[in-house]
Amino acid sequence: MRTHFVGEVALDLARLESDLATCRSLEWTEAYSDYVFGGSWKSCMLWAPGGDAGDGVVTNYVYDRPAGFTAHAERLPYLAELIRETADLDRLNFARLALVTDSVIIPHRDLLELSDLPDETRNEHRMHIPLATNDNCFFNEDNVVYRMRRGEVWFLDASRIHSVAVLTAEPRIHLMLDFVDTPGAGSPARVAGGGVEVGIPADRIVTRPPLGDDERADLLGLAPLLSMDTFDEVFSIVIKKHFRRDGGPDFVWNTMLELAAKSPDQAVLPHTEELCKHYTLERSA
Ligand code: YCP
Ligand code: CO
Repeated sequence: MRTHFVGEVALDLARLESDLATCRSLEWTEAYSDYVFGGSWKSCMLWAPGGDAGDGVVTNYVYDRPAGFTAHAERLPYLAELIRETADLDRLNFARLALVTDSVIIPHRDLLELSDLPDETRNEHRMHIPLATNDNCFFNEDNVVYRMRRGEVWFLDASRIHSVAVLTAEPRIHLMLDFVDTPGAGSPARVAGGGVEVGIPADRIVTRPPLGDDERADLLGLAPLLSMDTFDEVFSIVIKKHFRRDGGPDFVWNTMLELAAKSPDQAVLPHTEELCKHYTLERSA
């Protein structure tokens, strides 16, 4: 299923704020923080196979146990109700809160590590509902940068290369739901609205000026500074540039590979190639 905007849920802001305040005191995991530069990517599991919050790593759940609400969800009555009303629970594998501040996420594909699971249990469709966000929060898929607004329901094609930038200290909190695929059963969202053909509406897309030649040269000028010690900082600069300028398809990984090839530190190129493969091509559980 291609990425598309579905519709909106009418949020009860008072009840939402109350649950968002409560959720901050729950236990969040830092699983997948290796995808992130700057801060962390924290998640809080509200629904999972077996009903245990677990460690947040989706390969560490027993998929043949029936899924259900976790103890966290019992503390968040409004969010539990929102999940019940918005999702087909029969097809729901996971519902998590995802919290990001002041961070960028490495362009990656999800689901790669789930390829060994049988089709009928594997996460296949991902829904996002932003609960706290602002204009400095961006999503990226392929070479499109866009914003999702609070209360909107989106399906994301997590098998395409995507990344995120939260260029603000204000917390961005999304409700993220993963569904199994059931061919022919219709949308797992209980929200009326646009089908796949709606895609990413034009008014959500952020128009980025093309990356100028001088800007590209400045970026490549980081090569002499790029070493294993500075790797994360340089990578983070390249990802941030991607959200402000259009450097063309695969800009982030291409730029990192080009920089790595010019780095005086011999370890950087194999490391970059290894990461590129891990995040975009193949990954074991
Ligand atoms: C995402 N993908 O795209 C998540 C973040 C790693 C997996 C954590 O939001
Ligand atoms: Co992802």
